[in-house]
Amino acid sequence: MRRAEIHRNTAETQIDVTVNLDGTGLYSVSTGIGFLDHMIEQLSRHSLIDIDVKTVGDLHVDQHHTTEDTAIAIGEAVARALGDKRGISRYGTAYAPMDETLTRVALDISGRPWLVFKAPFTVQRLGEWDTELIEHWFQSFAQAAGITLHVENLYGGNNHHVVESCFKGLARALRQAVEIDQRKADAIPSTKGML
Ligand SMILES: [Mn+2]
Repeated sequence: MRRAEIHRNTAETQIDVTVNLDGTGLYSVSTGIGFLDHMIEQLSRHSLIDIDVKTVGDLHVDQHHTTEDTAIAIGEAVARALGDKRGISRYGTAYAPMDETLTRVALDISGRPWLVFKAPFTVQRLGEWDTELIEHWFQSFAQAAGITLHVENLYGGNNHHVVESCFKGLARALRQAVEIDQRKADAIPSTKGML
């Protein structure tokens, strides 16, 4: 089982995360931000990565630290669970439709963090979550996980659908990329010999 646990404590947030890459999409998510919980649950359910996360953050300041640090902790847990990345498929691509909305996600578990994020939001909040923190969540996750991540909303309208399709696309692409490639299960998928 490719599992990892992260405990991250700062003056701003206290976070416990467990991930199991070889899970079945079971989750327990509590960040104090309902909409963010809803998105992380989608990530787990559609990647089949089991994710337990408990964040107690300084929400009396704003949602920035809680959003950022939760993404970092999940990203670090994924990176740790991947270990030396032996046998992984490495690349993943997904188109995630949601009613009128379509988002494309392509990623490479490269060890070279990068984010391209193109998704327009026309409302300031979804539930209580500040929409300006959505791109920041993806940035923090990509950085901590060591993933080259491209997220592009191709078209859409409803802001809830747009962000949810971004998370579901990430989930489906990640599911492909972390999957063990049975044709090359004992090798690190790079001509360099490391990732
Ligand atoms: Mn929803």
